[in-house]
Amino acid sequence: MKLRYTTAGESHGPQLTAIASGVPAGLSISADDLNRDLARRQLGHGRGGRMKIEKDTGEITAGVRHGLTLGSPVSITIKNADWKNWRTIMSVEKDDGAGTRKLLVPRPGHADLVGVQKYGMDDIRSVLERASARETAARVAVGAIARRILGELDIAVVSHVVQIGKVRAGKRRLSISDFMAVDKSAVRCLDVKATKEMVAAINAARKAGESLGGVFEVIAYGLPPGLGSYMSGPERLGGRIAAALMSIPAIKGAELGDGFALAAIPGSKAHDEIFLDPEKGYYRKTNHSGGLEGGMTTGEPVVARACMKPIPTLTKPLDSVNMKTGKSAPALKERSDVCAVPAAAVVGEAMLAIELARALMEKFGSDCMADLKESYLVYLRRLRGSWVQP
Ligand code: EPS
Repeated sequence: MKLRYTTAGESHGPQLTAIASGVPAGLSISADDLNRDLARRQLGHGRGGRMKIEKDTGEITAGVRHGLTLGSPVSITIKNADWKNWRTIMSVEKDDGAGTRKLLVPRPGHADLVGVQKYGMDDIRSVLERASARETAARVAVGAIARRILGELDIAVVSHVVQIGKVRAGKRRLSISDFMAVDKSAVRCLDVKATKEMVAAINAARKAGESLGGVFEVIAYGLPPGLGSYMSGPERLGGRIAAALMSIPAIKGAELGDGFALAAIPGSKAHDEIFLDPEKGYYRKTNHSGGLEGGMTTGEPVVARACMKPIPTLTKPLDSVNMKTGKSAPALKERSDVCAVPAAAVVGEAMLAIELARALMEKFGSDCMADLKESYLVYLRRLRGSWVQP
């Protein structure tokens, strides 16, 4: 069965809910596994007041018994601590008209205007509550399950911020051990000098009533060759990973490996030459491809980057139109983050982990974790036994 998930919940409603189906039976999982990632998603200089209110913790309410998945849908709830302040505005009960002020001036760049048009609403609140990136907490919880599946096969997914506003981190070749302390950086960046400059840029943006976007990179280490397929477009793993990253709110671009830079490079410099080591098998000394060739993993780390636009909620709002009067007016102001790129990077890890776990289960089975592992080992043994053709 394919790993699938759905989430429910409004930003200021009582809770977020995630249901993941197709999780193999016999996977060891605990609330701690979810909470580690949920806490990491709350990190990052530039978050707003909301992150001081919330301390996201996931409760597993179905699909797990005595620490092991049952193969049935796994259900997770994450309470919104802020709900207590929004009981009237976000009440499920019929509105008697008292105490609920309608939001009428859409923010350029947010789902506000088109959401109201598409769904026939008369209050932007009804749109923004679900369009809010608060929903990504639920995805991170699902990502933590996917991370556990990958972890059983020693596959790790990490991330770092490589750009905030105009500040870029220096480029260097990274290995998994570089990521041990990434969460200690105020912006989850591996470059100390750039971290300081990014923090300063966020502070300046806050002061100016501005917001800032940036770029994050997600990397998966320890993958076998052959996840995904070239057999048909939808199976190509590159497209699936890009789509998964682009489904994160505010993401406007995604690239794999050297991505857009490859357009300017001649073919002789754009590809990763192939070598054979009798012990470890085929390998590359470079990774321009981002670990993907023909829509399949090559066995090198999968590397993907995503660009997040600046958050559209501004304390010095842009021009918009009041939907009741038709007159121009400054866009609505909501409490907001100045920069959420470090958090988006953690969401990116979840999206990559989910896509890789899916591809892994397509190849090695999805009912039972022990069978999946066994089939994985058989595959590795086959590859190892035939580096060169008989
Ligand atoms: C968000 C607005 C802010 C963010 C929120 C996303 O929330 P609030 O309006 O309550 O201040 O903090 O992000 C989260 C709550 C979260 O958990 O990431 C928005 O409008 O998208």
